[in-house]
Amino acid sequence: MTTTDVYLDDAYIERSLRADVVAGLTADPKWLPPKWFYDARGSELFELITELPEYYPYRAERSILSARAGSLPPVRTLIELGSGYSTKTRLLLDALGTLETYVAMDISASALAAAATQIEAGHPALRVHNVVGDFGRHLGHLPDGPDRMVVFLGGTIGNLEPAERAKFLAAIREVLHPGEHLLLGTDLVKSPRVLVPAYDDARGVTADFNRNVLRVINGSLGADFDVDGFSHQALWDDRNEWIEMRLRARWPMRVTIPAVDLVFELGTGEEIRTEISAKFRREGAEKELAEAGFSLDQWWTDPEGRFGLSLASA
Ligand code: AVJ
Repeated sequence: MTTTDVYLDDAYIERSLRADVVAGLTADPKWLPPKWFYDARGSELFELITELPEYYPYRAERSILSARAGSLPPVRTLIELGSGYSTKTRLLLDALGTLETYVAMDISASALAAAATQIEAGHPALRVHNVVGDFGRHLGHLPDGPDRMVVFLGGTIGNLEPAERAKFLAAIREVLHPGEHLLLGTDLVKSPRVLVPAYDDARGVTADFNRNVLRVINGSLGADFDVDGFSHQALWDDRNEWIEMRLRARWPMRVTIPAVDLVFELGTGEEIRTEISAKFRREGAEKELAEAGFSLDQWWTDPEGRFGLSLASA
């Protein structure tokens, strides 16, 4: 049985896209938030990324989950933020014998609906509660329930700036009762020879994913971005220890975005930052969790030490 709560209707999505587009594309340097990659096509492209040989985080986290799922506390309510198609979550659903309700929050209604159909088929007794919402804004709407564990996988926490991360972790802590849990996936600092190809794959799937944000803006706001006029850039920022994705104009362009009355020019080589993906060390993850009021119960990595999974208590 699936129930669905919707906090993001089309009007809300369009309003926040407009606000982000105006803020980001009038700034210097220009930027766009990564959440706008994920329309139906972008969500599918991300699924393809997880299958790429270069994109190790997905498989590394998956291997930790399958090794450790049996060591998780007895949870009756599992809440996943940014669940997408919930492909990895199914490992948890199989292992958590005490589970009664799975709450999935994502901004992609299509991904949530597809995931629910699959999960129901495999777990007919499980209550699936979909929440179409933005985990950056709607945590307060998460349903209560007994023995909850919030899971935030994939290293998506790394897509937030440090200050946003602190606020976000504190907001999760706020939602939980003392003794409830957070399971947090963080990609780890490693050689740029491994990191950069993970965000700049040979087949160009990540490039296509990156450019998808321009298609989203063209489609929703009537913009005229020449999508093929942008090259994909992925670079390692050693000081901030994050990967940065950008879109670089191949030639001079004028872009018009009628819905927000915006016209601007881009010179050859001018860039728009579309994503940061911060990489962590154990001490940093533990410190950020502690500052948000969590204590770290377990720190698990894959055998090669590429990815970290933290189990923390509120
Ligand atoms: C959404 C955090 C899982 O930052 O690795 C994949 C998104 N961007 N390739 C990441 C992404 C480019 C991804 N996560």
